[in-house]
Amino acid sequence: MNPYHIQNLEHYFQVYRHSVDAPEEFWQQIARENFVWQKPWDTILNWNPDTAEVRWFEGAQLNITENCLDRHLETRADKTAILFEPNNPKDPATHITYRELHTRVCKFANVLKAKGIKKGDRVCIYLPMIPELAISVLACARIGAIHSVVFAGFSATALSTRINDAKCSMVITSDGSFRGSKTIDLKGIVDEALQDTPSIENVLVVKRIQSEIQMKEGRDYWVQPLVEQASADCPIEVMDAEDPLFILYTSGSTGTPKGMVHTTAGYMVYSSYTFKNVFQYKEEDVYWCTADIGWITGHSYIVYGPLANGATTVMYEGVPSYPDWGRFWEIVQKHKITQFYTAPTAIRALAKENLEFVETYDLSSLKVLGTVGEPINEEAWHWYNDNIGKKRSPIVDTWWQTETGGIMISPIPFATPTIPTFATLPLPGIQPALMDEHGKEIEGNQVDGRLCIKFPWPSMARTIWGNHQRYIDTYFSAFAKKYFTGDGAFRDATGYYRITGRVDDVIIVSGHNLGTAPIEDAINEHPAVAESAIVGFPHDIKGNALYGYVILKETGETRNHDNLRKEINQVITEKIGPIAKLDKIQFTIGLPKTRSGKIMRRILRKIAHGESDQLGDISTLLNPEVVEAVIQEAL
Ligand code: 7RM
Repeated sequence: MNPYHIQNLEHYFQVYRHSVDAPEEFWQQIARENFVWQKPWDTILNWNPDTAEVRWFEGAQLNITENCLDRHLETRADKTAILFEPNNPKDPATHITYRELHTRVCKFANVLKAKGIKKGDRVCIYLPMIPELAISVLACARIGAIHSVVFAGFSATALSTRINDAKCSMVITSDGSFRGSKTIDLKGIVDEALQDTPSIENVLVVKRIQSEIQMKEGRDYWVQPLVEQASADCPIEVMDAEDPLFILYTSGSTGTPKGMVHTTAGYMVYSSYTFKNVFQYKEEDVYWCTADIGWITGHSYIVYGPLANGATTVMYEGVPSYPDWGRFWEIVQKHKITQFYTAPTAIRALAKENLEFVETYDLSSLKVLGTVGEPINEEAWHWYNDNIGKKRSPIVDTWWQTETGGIMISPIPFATPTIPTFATLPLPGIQPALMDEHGKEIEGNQVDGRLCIKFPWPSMARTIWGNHQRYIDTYFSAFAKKYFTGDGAFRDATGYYRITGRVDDVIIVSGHNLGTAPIEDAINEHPAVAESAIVGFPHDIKGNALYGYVILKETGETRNHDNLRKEINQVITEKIGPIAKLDKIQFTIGLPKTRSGKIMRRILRKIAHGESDQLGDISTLLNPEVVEAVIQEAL
């Protein structure tokens, strides 16, 4: 049976076994049979665990856009590659076929070349979720330029830090963006960022919102007229397997953002392989991932993975709440979406709204539901399963990271039985290990530990741009010869993994290791609770005690708050045990979140410790204004 397409649980176990017994042979077969190469590799894997140097498919030559575009022209030229759903539901959706996408990428690539961009140059892309974002990403890849996409919700400071770190020579942006009923002046933000970015030579500007903007003579150019004049003939740049494909920044708990470097061949093979299997993608499917291409999820599972498989991938420009909270489901009905991939934070927000927003629409096209980004709490899982999947569509709880390039632990739908809050089993080629605090691997089941990966996989980030030592220190120092994920996990009796949250979120109460996820899960089961976050704070006797921030579903909640506090602790006692009871509960109007929807426990911890004067830079948050409110409410 074909290992590129896993059919059932038995097949999964068989493929998985082979991938562990003979990883090189396994990946070689996947690579050989499913991609086009200009030249095959000399070696499959070179790995030096002491220097954390990893090279896959060395000696091979290829271009990822030949795999995402050119090779489909024979069989799928008229198939929709990108289905663009604009912010305003009254505007028509656009279907970009593989033929058209190929032409537009080639033309765009020729514009980049005409502006002096060549192989190895860094290009910063700061665009909203419009087709030009995917097109400019692919245009960079076509000519061997390294793209660095910065999410277009980031501030001027965040943007200039990233431009300077990678020494980008160009920014691609737009006059502005639509976000629900608002417009955002992206070009203004870029202008501010470029006051202190000496490496930038040119700015290409896509017209999207028709706003009046400043164009700096000799630096800024409108893209559309240049593209119109450009030739549609752009031969691929032949890339080595290990040439960098892109840099993507991820913020650590401390220090400057880390520019994770992903390389060409391994990233292509792994993002493509995992897309096919985790979403069980079939030729006629219409796949929608609601992430922004500014995150790794968008890179791997809106652009590269789907296009390498010849899929139809939806790009949605807007927000879940515009014009109302039914928008996602309206889009599912309209485009007959078959796979839907989103984040727990979105699911929780949607679940708070009236069910009528869901029930108005026909969701019967859905086959697979996905979630990523945070532990999904049990209540949100059931809401998703009951109301969106109607208990028919398996939920894939996909655990992975910017650093891993692709999904690492996830069910295979219709093969792996799912359990709420469990990411279940490692994908083929992935060898997880749970480690104790002394650096020893914990064998057996029913155990908790720090999650590491023991053996290289093709799409792992190769380094941090400009700072390999930091890469070694961050990922390969805590546990000898292993990649340390920074997450904690529990392995149950059957070998299923449950991610319990970042290890820096693990709180030791009276000597018990408590992950934040299971406690938050329990709290969220209380009918009055919409969302919660737990942090630790110092306690004379217990060492640490638990501090809970709780958002109620109804802000006008009439019940006496002290009763509610008791009830919440009762639920925790029932679900986990009295050890996990909260010492303090703060009812709050919001939780500080990153732009990708992750709760910033670091900030909550400071506030709980009474150190709200030491919060550091909070400007890249989704909702910095919430922080002040949380401080005011603090107990
Ligand atoms: C893809 C992405 C990575 C961190 C990771 C985890 C958390 C992601 C899950 C999850 C529990 C999941 N990349 N995380 N997916 N936790 N279950 N299914 O999110 O670099 O932005 O974040 O996100 O802590 O280390 S990321």
